[in-house]
Amino acid sequence: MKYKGIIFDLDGVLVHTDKYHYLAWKQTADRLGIYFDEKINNKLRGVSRMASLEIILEGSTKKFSDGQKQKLAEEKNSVYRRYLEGLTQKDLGEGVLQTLEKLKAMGFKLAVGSSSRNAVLILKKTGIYGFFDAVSDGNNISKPKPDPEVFIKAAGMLGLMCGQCLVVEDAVSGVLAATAANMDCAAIGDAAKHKIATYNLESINQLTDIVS
Ligand code: B16
Ligand code: MG
Repeated sequence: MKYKGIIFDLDGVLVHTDKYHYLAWKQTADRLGIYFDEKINNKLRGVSRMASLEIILEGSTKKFSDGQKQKLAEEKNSVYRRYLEGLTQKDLGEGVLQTLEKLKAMGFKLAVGSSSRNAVLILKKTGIYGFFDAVSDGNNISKPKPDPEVFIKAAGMLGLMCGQCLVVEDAVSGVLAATAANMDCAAIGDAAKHKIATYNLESINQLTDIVS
């Protein structure tokens, strides 16, 4: 088989948490009197928490100190985590559970490569933590996507070379990160529209065909 490992982005690929990111950032933006809508929220896909805040603060004429920014990011995260507490298996993308089961049965090593610092909580709440041999996330990286660090570390955790892994991503920054890591990438959702990945999927169910 062409690949030995498959590295999944989390938000937007396995689980749809965009709406919770949106609601939590919206609360912060509204309080600061900054315009924020779903279109701006789309730009935050795959972007780290602090970089997301910087994008939102572009809508303000005020200057914020590093300490204030830190507080705003923490405030957003505690609202976001309250939403995450309510996550269940129903929040998984369509076909995700079946695809993970099939890939596991086919003998692939599976990892998560996410910018999120809440990845483990999300995986546990949705009941898919046990499928993964490794989790590389916002807690073990120093450079966010499009830097390849998160995926290079995920491959290392699996004990594989980068070229043996396929990345599955929904964000342009994530496809660029996979390419920079010298990994093939299957794009889904927003990223698939840009036609910059090795494969462009309409549904995660197509993944088993690509890798077999
Ligand atoms: P957190 P991914 C990313 O996850 C999200 O797409 C992005 O919207 C979010 O800002 C980022 O995680 C950080 O998340 O605030 O939970 O640490 O798509 O890389 O799985
Ligand atoms: Mg994503």
